[in-house]
Amino acid sequence: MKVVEFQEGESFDIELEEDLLRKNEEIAEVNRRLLDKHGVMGIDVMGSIGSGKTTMIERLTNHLGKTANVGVVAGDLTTTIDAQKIEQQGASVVQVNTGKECHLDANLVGKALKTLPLEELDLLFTENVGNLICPAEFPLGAQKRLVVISVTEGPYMVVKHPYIFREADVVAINKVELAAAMKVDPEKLKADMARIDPRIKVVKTSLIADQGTAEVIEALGLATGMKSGA
Ligand SMILES: Nc1nc2c(ncn2[C@@H]2O[C@H](COP(=O)(O)OP(=O)(O)O)[C@@H](O)[C@H]2O)c(=O)[nH]1
Ligand SMILES: [Mg+2]
Repeated sequence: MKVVEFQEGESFDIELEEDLLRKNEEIAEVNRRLLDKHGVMGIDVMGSIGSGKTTMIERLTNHLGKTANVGVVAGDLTTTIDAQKIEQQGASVVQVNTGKECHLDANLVGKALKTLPLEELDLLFTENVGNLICPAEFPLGAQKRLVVISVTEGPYMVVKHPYIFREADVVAINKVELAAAMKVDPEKLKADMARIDPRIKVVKTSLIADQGTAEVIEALGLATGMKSGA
């Protein structure tokens, strides 16, 4: 079979892109220092449209809310649907609408951080726009990265989108109760991830039934209470 491959340097705007990525990394570093200064643990949540990112943040906030003050940056092209859902779990939420952009960037997150009561927060979840490609290139300044995939995305989604997994600390394979119906083997997805990076911690979840949430908390190292002064 013939395959046409992109070669390094072939893109028309490669210099522009390098500049943009460098600038993003600088601002991500500023965001990181701001979070560190306030003792806030930042966790980026990435994954496809509909994989369960918002449900994950709702569950995590619900479980951790007693022992940590939770803030959330909810990224989407438009609408405040996710932000409203998460707010009901008691988190301080700010919505970031990217318009046409397929990912959040460090500058947008920096603007969002200015609107949150960082001095009161222990944890900050940032829900990126649903996409497996663009967010991988734009660090936002968080200390940890959580990727949520789901069996309904089919058996080849990991091997087809390796970059999103390269910097991931924890990956949740969600909707596992649908695995048999989808003819997807979660163990095979797990093995595909181990080939990309054997250090990734993989947790199988069925977030609709709140299953696996405690294991995700453990894998993220958030099992002990964090509330300031608690
Ligand atoms: N069957 C099933 N549905 C789920 C599960 N987790 C989330 N969903 C549903 O999948 C849809 C998309 O979830 P959402 O969290 O909004 O995904 P996001 O686009 O990644 O933020 C919603 O209708 C959720 O109720 C799960 O474990 N099993
Ligand atoms: Mg969402």
